[in-house]
Amino acid sequence: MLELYHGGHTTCSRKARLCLKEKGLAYTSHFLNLRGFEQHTPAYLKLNPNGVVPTLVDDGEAITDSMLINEYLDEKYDQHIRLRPNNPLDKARMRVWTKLASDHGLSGVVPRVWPGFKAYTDKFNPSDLQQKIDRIPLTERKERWAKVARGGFGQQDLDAGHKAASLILTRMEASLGAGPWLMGAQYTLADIDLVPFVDRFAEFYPDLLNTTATPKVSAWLARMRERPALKAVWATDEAAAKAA
Ligand SMILES: N[C@@H](CCC(=O)N[C@@H](CS)C(=O)NCC(=O)O)C(=O)O
Repeated sequence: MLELYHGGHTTCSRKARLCLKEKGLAYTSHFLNLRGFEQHTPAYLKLNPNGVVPTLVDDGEAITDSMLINEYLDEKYDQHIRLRPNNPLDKARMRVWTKLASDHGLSGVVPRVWPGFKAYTDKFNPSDLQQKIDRIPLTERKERWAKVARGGFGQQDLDAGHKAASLILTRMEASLGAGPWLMGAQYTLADIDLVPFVDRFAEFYPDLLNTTATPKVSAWLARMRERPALKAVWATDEAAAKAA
């Protein structure tokens, strides 16, 4: 039995949810309210010691990190659609893309999204908030939540986000050939892992992602947005399943 712990529309959650949907795999959905710090409860930290989403649980075994979850899913459930090339060289090339998404995708999104979380940290009284922050396992995340709470995001962060998005989009534009996908004719995890980020970049960085500056990425994104699996995943954050 497959279970996914996720944060709905967060980019990393969409990565795993899209892979599951493309492969036609049913799963039990566990929605975590990240702004309520549900990702740092002792029970969840047993599954994911980093205190982030997503986490896949397959027959009781937890697998963390969206890039690794997607590789695992495609390797174990080699049915319906195969999302990795067969030969080692192409597989390595695909992984260069999934690593690019993993290494730089969030950097392009965080400075645009996280400052808005201050509205949620402000709802806690200072000592409750400090307790929530104290139990965050990763130093980098602990510091990031503290920065949110003190309203510390600024122009420097926005500039860094712009640079990260530019790095990804420039590489994609230079490499997309006749397509239709990043690996050519085969739709792969490269497309799945990058689209949650690129989709947000279209909104955040219209100067970088448009039909003049990046025509190939724009056409790729339009093709991605036509996929039924993407439409289905983007249409819901699955939070209602929790409320029901
Ligand atoms: N490399 C990890 C990153 C996971 C990650 O940062 N997830 C974010 C959502 S996209 C999260 O859990 N944020 C909540 C937090 O940092 O407290 C992955 O791809 O799974």
